[in-house]
Amino acid sequence: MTAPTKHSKLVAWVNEIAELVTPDKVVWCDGSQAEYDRMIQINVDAGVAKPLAKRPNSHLYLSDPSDVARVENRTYIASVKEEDAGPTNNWIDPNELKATMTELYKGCMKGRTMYVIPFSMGPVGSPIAKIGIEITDSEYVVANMHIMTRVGTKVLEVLGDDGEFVPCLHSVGKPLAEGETDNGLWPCAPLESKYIAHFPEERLIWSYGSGYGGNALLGKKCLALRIASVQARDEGWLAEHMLILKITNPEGKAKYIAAAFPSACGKTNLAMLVPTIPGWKVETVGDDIAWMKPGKDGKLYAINPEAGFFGVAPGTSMESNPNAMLSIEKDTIFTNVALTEDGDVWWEDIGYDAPGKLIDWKGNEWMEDKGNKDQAPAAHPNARFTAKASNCPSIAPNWEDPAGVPIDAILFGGRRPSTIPLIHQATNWNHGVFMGSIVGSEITAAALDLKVGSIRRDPFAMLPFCGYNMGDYFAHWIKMGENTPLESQPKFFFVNWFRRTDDGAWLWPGYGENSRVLKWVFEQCDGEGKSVETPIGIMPTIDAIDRPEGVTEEDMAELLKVDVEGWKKEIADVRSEHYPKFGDKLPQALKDELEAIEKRLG
Ligand code: SAT
Ligand code: MN
Repeated sequence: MTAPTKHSKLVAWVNEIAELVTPDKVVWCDGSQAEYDRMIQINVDAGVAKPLAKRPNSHLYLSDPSDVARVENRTYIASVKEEDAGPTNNWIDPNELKATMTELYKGCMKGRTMYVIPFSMGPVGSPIAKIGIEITDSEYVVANMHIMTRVGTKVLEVLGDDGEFVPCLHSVGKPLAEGETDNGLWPCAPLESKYIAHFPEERLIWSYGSGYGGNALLGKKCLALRIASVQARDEGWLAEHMLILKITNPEGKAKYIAAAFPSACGKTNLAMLVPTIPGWKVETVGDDIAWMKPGKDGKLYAINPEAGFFGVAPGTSMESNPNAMLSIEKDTIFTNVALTEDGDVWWEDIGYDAPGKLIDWKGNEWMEDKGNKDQAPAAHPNARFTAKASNCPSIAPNWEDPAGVPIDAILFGGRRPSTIPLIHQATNWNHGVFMGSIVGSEITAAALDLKVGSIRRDPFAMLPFCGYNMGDYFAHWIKMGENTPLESQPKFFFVNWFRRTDDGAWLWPGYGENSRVLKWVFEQCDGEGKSVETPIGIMPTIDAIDRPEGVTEEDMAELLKVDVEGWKKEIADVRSEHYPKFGDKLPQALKDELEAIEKRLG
């Protein structure tokens, strides 16, 4: 197929890769509905996708049990110098990694089609958007990229003959012999030959061996976070693992909030929240990634670089997230959920019992057995839906504004049963960066080498997604503050929806009731909230946040208490366990913040 572009660098790269991976043919993607349908049909014919009778234009894929999530121990930042990957990333010398991967790529697309996907992260042509070109041998990836990004000919038009793009090479690593098909099996390579590689100096991504999620949909974590964070550092902006929401008060005044949480903290739920307070409205701009650039007025303007949601299915219900449930009624790709007999999907905590016999994510028959606590789940815990943002009822009308939306507040949070109050506010930018740097969730089940009850720190929720040394990343955040005029700076807050009593009961109902906390954030941005200064920052007075049903005044006092002893332990942990990891890359400004809070706690 002749290339639909005169971009000589792009054409040369595509030819070079085709020679290396030797596909049966090369197809340039145009982003059309016909192309999407073709991709799905190829997978249906090969037995790896099933149409869902109950959901228009929706399909189910079951992956290989070895290929169900991002593989962090096979994910590499191959910077020229090891120090530039930093203490929180896996590093291999880029020349060595390229040699290894080139061997794997040789002939790896035999028997398959090589697709060239021009995609835009961000509205096509937006000054904040970036273009990537993904080469892949997976129809599943092409179809998912159609939903998650803007794909096709219009992107090549913006790219022109010499525009800048991020080359993203992907292969499932499963060539087919003459006449062989996938025959119902999800193609991928064994774990030890999976590599998710980033070459930050070259702005280059190479992925091999996995077909799942962020390993394979290279616009998401690989480009929009790991490579973009490096570009953002060099170009003076921020590429963050944050949702973006728009909140409008009863008088019709709107504010925009960006928020970073570690996984399993309900980020997608917050992005699509249905407020319980009358007259208030929350709309979704993005649920996972925010690119924020200073505008002419000095404020940070954010775009959602994605066009869809790649959300965790288990736990999603009409109660926990009605807007997500409504987004996935049609035009959706489901991966690793369970299938009902009448052609619908089901997963744990979908809000109702399994309707009879299911096919589970491993392809086996499955009957719900409520008496058996050890029953393996029907859906994989990391089962996903890929849904169009435009199908989401709560999507903000201006979510695709190429200029972005002005950010008024930045929230951090984590799953913290104790110590951290429901909300507190930073006194200034650097204090906000300090808050972001200590984000983490408590370990609830023994995992890796961490003790139950200890805090797994995930600074800015960027631990697996920062494309360079995290100490330098903190320094970049500090510098961004120095370059932002005081009156244009967003306010920073730390929230915690996950406080428990000593008996383990929830102190705060969460979900839609979190709108009460967002209301206080809104008021603080206008300087109108009721607040007090405390040793840990600015906090709401006891009556500043209306109590939801079931939350007593004593509960509220507990939720908004400054637990001095708990905080002293927290700060000691940051000083002795967390900050030392960053060595002399840790900015002085953060050491100063640590010392200041220590002093205030007495
Ligand atoms: O698989 S993704 O990287 O897209 C989602 C996630 O693991 O956070
Ligand atoms: Mn994410």
